[in-house]
Amino acid sequence: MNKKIAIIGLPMDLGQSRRGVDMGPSAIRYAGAIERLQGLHLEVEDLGDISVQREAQTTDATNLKNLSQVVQANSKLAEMVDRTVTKGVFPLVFGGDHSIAIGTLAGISKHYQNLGVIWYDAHGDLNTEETSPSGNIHGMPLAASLGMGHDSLTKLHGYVPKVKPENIVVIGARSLDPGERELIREKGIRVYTMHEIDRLGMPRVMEDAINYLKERTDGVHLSLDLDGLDPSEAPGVGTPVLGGLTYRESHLAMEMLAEADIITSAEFVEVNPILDDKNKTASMAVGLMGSLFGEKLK
Ligand code: Z70
Ligand code: MN
Ligand code: MN
Ligand code: MN
Repeated sequence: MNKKIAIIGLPMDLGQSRRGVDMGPSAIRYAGAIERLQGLHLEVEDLGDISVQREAQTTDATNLKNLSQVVQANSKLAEMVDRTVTKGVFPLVFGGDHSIAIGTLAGISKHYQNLGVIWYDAHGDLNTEETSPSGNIHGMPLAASLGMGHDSLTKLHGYVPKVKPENIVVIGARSLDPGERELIREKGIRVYTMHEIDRLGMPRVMEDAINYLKERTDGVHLSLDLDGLDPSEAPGVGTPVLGGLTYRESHLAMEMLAEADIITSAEFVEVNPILDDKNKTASMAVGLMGSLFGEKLK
């Protein structure tokens, strides 16, 4: 794994309807992210937070809340991430709601022939404005990255698509909308729902996922939505869904990724300190980062 890491915060909460997730980057820094990574002898540069146009605009004619602000912030993120990868530095992005994955992937993917994506999440985030039950863009980033949905999301940073369906692995899904299920079937996206995780166990699921991605990709982005974890352990998220991944399972997953040495970029999203219990969820994100960056191997 790359020894140089650049941290980029995107304090964006306009991709969904509960305020507070804009404080995610601060909460994650406060929980000691930088010190944790420096402790692993990694060279960490904090590039700070991207500014977000604040006024929430709910007058969009489409089923896409705050579309222009989400596009604007994501375009800036794509630029910064692109420059980071160009310099040979590992981009580590702190959200913000999950709509920011549109910008992260836009900045990264052009540097790879076959970028793999691990989507660690209770949700598929595979809606478009046609299938979305909420109009919340944080439920759409994976679809947008596949080239499906509104032009201003799919064409962000000037190219379509960012990822191919066969290079995606979703882990932890347990709340999928009808349109998302259809898209998963149609595109043949590999999804390990909680059902598979319970039946096979996390070690087997991660082994399969890693082997699958190793065969076909030349880089892998980890997009980790904290609501993939069970809300009893990670309560500080906007959309808690029961029956999630434990902290232990998630740690193991991160350790296996560190051992396999396949991750080339990452983001941690949906931490909402307002809904949290003493910054527990941000601390969990930092703990997982430690494992992802090889704590156990040192
Ligand atoms: C639902 C939607 C979602 C995150 C909730 C929820 C999507 N499928 N994504 N929390 N991170 O509104 O599209
Ligand atoms: Mn998500
Ligand atoms: Mn989610
Ligand atoms: Mn959520």
